Parts: sequence; structure tokens; C-alpha cells
Amino acid sequence: MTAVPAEPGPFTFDVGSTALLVIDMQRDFLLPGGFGESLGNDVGQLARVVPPLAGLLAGAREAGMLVIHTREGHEPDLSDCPPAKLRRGAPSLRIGDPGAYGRILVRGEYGHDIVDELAPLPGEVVLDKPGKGAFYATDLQEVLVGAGITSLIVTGVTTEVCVHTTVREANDRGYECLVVSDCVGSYFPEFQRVGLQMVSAQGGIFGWVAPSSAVLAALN
Ligand code: C5J
Repeated sequence: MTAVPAEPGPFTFDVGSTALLVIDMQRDFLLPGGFGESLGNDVGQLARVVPPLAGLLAGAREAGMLVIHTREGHEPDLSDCPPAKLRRGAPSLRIGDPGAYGRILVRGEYGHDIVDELAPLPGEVVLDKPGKGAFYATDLQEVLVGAGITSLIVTGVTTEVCVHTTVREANDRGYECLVVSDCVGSYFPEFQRVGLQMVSAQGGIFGWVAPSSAVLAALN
């Protein structure tokens, strides 16, 4: 077992029963001109996640940890996109519309895929999810059970949306979750700060929070 100094206390884990979860580090959310920016967001807030996450990904791979990537998106005919999700908000571009990087959040399009710096290696698990949570309508639970995973090191975007939705459900399913503070990102600095506090508050109501430097030190 390895211990990481974390909030609200040490997070202990075993590499063999822990997975690194990389949530939705997709061009549509991160790149200028993409869907995230069309919603009026400052994508620079997410870009800062890429370098530390690339370092953590390299460390996890070197340690032999299971790595799982997710991508939020939909079938080309949008049959798996609830009308409520399509209608929501007032973006200049909607899911399925042609955007700067292909059809927005549609599987197989350039923008739907993961940014080059964090590209999955051959053999790594990549789960396509139509919702915000990584368990909904995916094989995540089966993958984790099959690999004997009991703890998750959670990274990706956005902190208060897909990261939170996933961590909350993982917690209900009995997984111990460590959220890596500099490897998750929000378009809104205040949501980032409070989103992280919400994880570790009340004695770790949803899990633990630590920076990537502490996780990497524990892996070495
Ligand atoms: C959002 C996500 N924010 N990956 N998706 O729509 O957090």
C-alpha cells in the first residue's frame, strides 16, 4: 500500500487495484474555437490541466496502473442524445452542428477525440459516454470489476460537471476516489475551488484531494 498526503487525510492505495481515470480531455472542450468556447467559456482555464496530467499519465503508465479514458459524445444520428440535452443553454453551436473540429461532440469527429498530449496508448481503455457521469450507459463498472479495481485516481474536465458526476456515483458504488487538484479543470475558477472542497469536506464525503506532485511522489 502507498499513502498520498491528501485532504482530508492520507489516501492509501495499491497500484494493482487502482485505476487512473482521465475524463473527457477532448478537443471540443479544450481547444479554442471548439464547443466549450462556443458556450462562452474561457478554454484557457482547461488548458492548464494538460501539462500536469501528461506527467501523471506518464507516471501511472510507468507504474503499470490501469488507465481509462472517457469521451463525452453521441452517435452521428444523435439517437443517444436526449432532446433536453440538445436544447439546453444558448450556445452558438449545438451538439451535432458542424464546428471548427467537425460535428460537435459526435463520435468519430476530430473534435470528439482526446487532445494529442494525452492520446491513449494502444490497449488502454477508452469509454464513450453519452452522459456526464462515466458509469451511465458505459461498461465502466464491468471494466473495473474485471480488473479488480477498488480505488480511482480521477482527473479530467470539467471539475463540477463530469468529474463530480462520476466521483459521486463511484462513491455510491463503493470506490475510493482521489481527485487530483491540478489535473482537473473548470472553466470557472470559483467552481474549481469549491468543487474540490466539496469532495473532501465533511471528512471526505466523496473522497480525497491531492496535487499530482504528491501522487507522483507516492508512485516513485
Ligand atoms: C461538460 C464535461 N461540462 N465533460 N462536460 O459538458 O464536463
